[in-house]
Amino acid sequence: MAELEGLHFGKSDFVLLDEVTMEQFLENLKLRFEEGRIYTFIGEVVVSVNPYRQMDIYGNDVIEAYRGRELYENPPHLYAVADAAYKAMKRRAKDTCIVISGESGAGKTEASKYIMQYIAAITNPSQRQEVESVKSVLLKSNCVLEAFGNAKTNRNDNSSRFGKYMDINFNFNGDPTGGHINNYLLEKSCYAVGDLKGVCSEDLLKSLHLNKDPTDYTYTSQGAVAMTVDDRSHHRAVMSALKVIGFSQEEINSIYKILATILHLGNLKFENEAENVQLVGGDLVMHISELTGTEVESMRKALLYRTVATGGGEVIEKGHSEQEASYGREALAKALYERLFGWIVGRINSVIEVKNYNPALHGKNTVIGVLDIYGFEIFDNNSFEQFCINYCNEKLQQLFIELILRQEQDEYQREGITWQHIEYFNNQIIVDLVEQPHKGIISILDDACLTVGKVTDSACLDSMNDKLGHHPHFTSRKLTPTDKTMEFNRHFRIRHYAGDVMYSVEGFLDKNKDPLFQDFKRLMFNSSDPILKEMWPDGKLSITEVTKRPLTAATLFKNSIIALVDKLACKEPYYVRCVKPNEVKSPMLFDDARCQHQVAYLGLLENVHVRRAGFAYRQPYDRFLQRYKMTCEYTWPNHLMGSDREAVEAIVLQHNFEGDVAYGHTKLFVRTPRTLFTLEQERTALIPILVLFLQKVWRGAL
Ligand code: AD9
Ligand code: MG
Repeated sequence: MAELEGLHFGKSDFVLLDEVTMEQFLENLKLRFEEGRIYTFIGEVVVSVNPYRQMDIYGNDVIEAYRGRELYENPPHLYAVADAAYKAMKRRAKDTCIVISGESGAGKTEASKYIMQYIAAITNPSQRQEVESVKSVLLKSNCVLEAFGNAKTNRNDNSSRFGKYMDINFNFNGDPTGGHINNYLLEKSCYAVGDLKGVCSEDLLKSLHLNKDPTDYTYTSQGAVAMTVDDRSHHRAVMSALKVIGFSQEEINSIYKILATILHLGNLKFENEAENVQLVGGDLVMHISELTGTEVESMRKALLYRTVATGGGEVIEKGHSEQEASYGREALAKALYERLFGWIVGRINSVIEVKNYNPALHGKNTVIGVLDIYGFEIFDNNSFEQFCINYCNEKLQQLFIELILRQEQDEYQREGITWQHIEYFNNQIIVDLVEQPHKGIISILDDACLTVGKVTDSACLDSMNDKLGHHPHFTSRKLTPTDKTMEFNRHFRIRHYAGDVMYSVEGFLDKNKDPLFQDFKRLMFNSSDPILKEMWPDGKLSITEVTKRPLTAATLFKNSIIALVDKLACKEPYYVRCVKPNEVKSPMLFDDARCQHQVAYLGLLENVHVRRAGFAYRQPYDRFLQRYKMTCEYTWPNHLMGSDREAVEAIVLQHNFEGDVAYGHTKLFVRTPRTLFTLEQERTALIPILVLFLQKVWRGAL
C-alpha cells in the first residue's frame, strides 16, 4: 500500500507534505531518490526521478501487482498511471492520454517504453495471433524511430530530438488493434547516419562508396551529431525491427542509399575559381547522383546554380556564391534526412493503422495516446529550438490547467459537491504573444522571412520591439537599456509561465526559412529511385508554377502543436513529470539546484497547490471503510450501520473531521491531507497490535 511504504521513504504523495514549499518538496524528492523510491505521486500525476541505474521494479511480478488495482493501493509507479489510463479506457470507454514531459535526459523515453511494455503485458490474455503481431509492431516501431530520431548529445547519450505522440487503438475487449504515430522533429541537423562502416558488410559499403573511416566524414566526425546506430547488435535489432514492421529489402536499400548520400554531401567542398564557384572532387558528385538515381550533370548544376523566374516570366540560371552553395548543400542534406524520417514514420503508420474495423460489429474503438515530448528548456544560450520547445510547453501547460481543473470540476458536479473556484495563472497571454496572427512573435518572424531583400536578425528584433515592446511578458532592448544581461542587438526575453528566458535572435531567420532551393526538390522528384521520388512530391511543380512560399519552420511547428493539443484536449489526461537528478548521469547524486530548477519549470508546486485547493483526497465509501474501519469502535470489525456511507460518517465523527470532509454521492472527499495522514498514522500504529491479536487467535490463545 502506498502509505504503508513507511515514513523513512518520505511521503509517497506530495499532497501529504505538511507545507507546500520548495524546501519540503525537494527534501521529500531527495529522500525518496536516495532510498531508491524514484516515483512519487501528486494526486494522479507521477513525478519520476531518473535513477541512472537498472532498477528491479519492472518485472512481471510488479506488473501483476499493479494490474487492475486502484492508484493508491500500491506505491507510486508508472504502472499505476498506465493502469489508470487503461482502466478508464476499458471500463468507461474513455479515450485517454499519458503526457510525459521533462528536460533532456530526465527519462521520458524510458518511461514511455515501460508504459508501452505494461500495456502490452496486460492485454490479449488469450494470446490471439493478430493482436500479438500488432503489439510486436507497435513495440518495434519505437526501436526504429529511436534509431533514426535520436542523437548522442552532451545531455543524453540517446537523446530524442523529436517529440513523439503515439495513439494506440483498442477494440471493445481492450486489446490493441493498431496505432498511429505523429512526430515533431525539431532539430534537422541530427543525422542518424552514424558509423555505417562499423555495422555494414564490405559489399554494402562498397556499393555505397563508403570506404573512408567514420572520422573522415564531416557529419560523423562532429561529436555532437554522432548517432546511435553505432554497434552491431543495435544495428541488427534495428534491421530486424524494420523487417518485422514490413519494410521490403528494396526500401531498406533506399534508406541506406539516402544515409550514404547525406554522408557524401557533408564532404562536398566548393571553391571560387575566376568568380565562378566550382565543385572540388568530381567523384563525390558521381557517387551522390548514382545513389540518388539522378543525372550527374543535373546534380552538379543544382549544387552550383539556382533557377529563378523573373518578373516577366522568363527563367534564368543564377550561379551561387561559395557561401550560397554551402548553404544549399547543407539544406539538402538536412531535408533528405528530415524527409527520410517522415517517410519512415509514414510507412510505419500505414502498417499499424487499424484496418477493417467495423464499429457496428466490434464496438467502440478507443484510444490511449502516449506523448513523449521535450520539456521546458533554458540554456545559457537559447535559440530558435528553445523558443519552439518552450512555446510547445506553454501550450501543454494551458491544456494541463484546463484539463485538470475541468476534471476536478466535473467530478465535483457529478458527486453533487459545491465547486471551489481555484485561482491560477492563465498563461494564454504568453501563448498569444507567440502565436497570435499578425501580432505574435511567429507572425513577425514570418513577415521578416517573406520580405524581399536582406532582412537581418537584428532588423527582425526591431520589428518585434515596435510591435511587442509594451507586452507584459516580452522585454526587448528598448525597455531595458541598462540590463547588463541583455546584449543590445541580440536578445529578447519572454516571461514564460515557468520563468524568464532570454533568447538570442541570432540565426532565427535562417532557421525559420525553408532554405532548400526548388532545384533540389525537382531533382529528387525526378529520381529514378521510386522510394526517394515518393519523398519529394513538392518537386513536381515547375519553376513557373511555384508561386506560394513554403510554410516556415515556426509556422509548421505551430500548426502541428495546435493539432496535437486538439487531439489531447478530447482525452482524459494522465501525467508523468520527469526530473533529472544531476548532470553527470550519476545514480548517487541529487543536485539540489538542478532539481529545484526543474521542479519550478515543471510547475510541480503549482500542481500540488491546485490539487490541495480542492479536495486533496477522494475515495469511494466502501474503499475508505475497508481501509480505516479498524480506527473506529463502531466499524470494527464489522459495522452495524445501514450503508457504507453511514459507517464512513461514523469514522469521520469519531475523529472530529466533519469540518474537513464533504460527502459526495459515491465518494468521501477529504480537503486536507493531514486528515488522511492522521488516519493513516493511527492505522499504521494499530497494525502491529492487530497482527499480535490475530496471531493469538490463530494459536488459540484467545
Ligand atoms: V531526451 O529529451 O530524448 O534527450 P529523455 O527521453 O528524457 O531525454 P531518456 O529516457 O533517454 O531521457 O533517459 C536517459 C537515460 O537515463 C537512459 O538512456 C537511461 O540510461 C537512463 N534512465 C532513464 N530512466 C531510467 C529508468 N527508469 N531506469 C534506469 C533510466 N535508467
Ligand atoms: Mg527521449
